[in-house]
Amino acid sequence: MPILTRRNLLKASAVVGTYGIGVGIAGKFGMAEAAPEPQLLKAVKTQATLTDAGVTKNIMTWGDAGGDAGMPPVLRMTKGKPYAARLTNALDEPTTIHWHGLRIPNKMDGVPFMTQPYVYTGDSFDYAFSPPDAGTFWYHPHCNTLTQMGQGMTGVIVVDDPADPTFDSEVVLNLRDWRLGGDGQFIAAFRPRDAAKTGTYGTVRTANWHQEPQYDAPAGGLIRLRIAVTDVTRVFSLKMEGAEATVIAIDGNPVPKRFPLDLLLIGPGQRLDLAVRMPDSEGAVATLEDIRGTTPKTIARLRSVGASLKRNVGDLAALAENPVPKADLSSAEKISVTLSATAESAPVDSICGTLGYSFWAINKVTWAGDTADPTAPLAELKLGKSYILQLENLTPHVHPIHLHGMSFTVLSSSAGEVMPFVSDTYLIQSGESVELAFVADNLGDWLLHCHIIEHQKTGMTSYVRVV
Ligand SMILES: [Cu+2]
Repeated sequence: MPILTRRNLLKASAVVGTYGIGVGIAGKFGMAEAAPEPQLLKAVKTQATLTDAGVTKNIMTWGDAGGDAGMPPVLRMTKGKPYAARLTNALDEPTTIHWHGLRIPNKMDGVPFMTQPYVYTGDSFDYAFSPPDAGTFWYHPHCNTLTQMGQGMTGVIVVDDPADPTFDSEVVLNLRDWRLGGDGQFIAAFRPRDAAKTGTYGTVRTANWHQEPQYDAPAGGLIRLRIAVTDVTRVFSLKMEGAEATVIAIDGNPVPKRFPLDLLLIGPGQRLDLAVRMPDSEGAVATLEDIRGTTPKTIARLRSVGASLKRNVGDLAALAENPVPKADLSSAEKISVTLSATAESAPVDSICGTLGYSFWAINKVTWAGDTADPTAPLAELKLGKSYILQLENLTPHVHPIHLHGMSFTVLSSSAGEVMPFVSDTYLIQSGESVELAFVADNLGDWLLHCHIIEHQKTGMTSYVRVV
């Protein structure tokens, strides 16, 4: 494949954007303070040791200046404070960065064509924004995603709130699989028959790029366990063995009422913050497990060290609510969004890749692929007005549906009583109908898509326009 630089691309095709270079945007979500020095995120192809079979080649990740790049760094930001990153592209294909769950200006959202130009090989793009919400988020490219994310480009973002309660320790877990053969090298990223069903599962599971890693934590202490499912396919059913684990936030936002972790389903793109009360005795091990499927799988272990701190999860102060606006339900307009399978067809090929198939549709429209001339928006929304997405899943599979740029509150579900949690990604079950309310308070075109990447890339993508 030829290297896609802006120069040879302009020669070869008519894909010419009219975008400016990314700079800070003034306005509601804009920067009140000067931007800090950008964090350098250099997109690179490298290698890593993920299995006993030896080094895996063709790993994609972000590193800084030189040295061996490993797992994408956990990016730390502070609620309401300016953050800046400079993406430099050393891959041999275009890329971008999307900041999943961050309610930031449209030009910073990282979707090629829709919000910014491709970042070609050798080029860079400056992202700058102030994250309005604290919590656990994540970042990934929005170009050729099955390849770029599948081969490593999924990283965790922690947005700190200085007012957060104090924990004795924090552990961040980036959960993802890899499609590797017995020789430790990448195999075909997907099988069409699986893309038309659940999506194609990886063959090697990791947490922080390690299989079943173990972390030390203070005995009897309270640990903030930040979990991000950054896999392209896998839905987890999480359980903690050997320690008390309390759910304190879902998808970055504090839950209205804390509850014990018990087989909570969490899909690609979603995050979970747990308060884990470590066992009192030194050496005792708590195990995070995925019990979805036939046999429970260990994800990671936490081992108690030192004398017990004898902490009590009940003593933990509440997390501050994020400033997500509340929808006005009396005036909210309803938008029907139906997820379905579609007749097989082929989407338009583009720089950001096609899988060569269409299997899925939103409101009976199959996403045509990333093109300069996309399909019409699902709905045109008025800035500041409230809306309710009436999402209905007519397929036999679950779909983690992600809305860019705005967070919604879960109002009701046909599957039973729901907690009114605030989120950016709803894992909708087969046959379920759910109502998601939000305020259209962020201008621009915002993607709405399934985060099982094979579903996204084979039709289950649309967008709303806020004007
Ligand atoms: Cu899906």
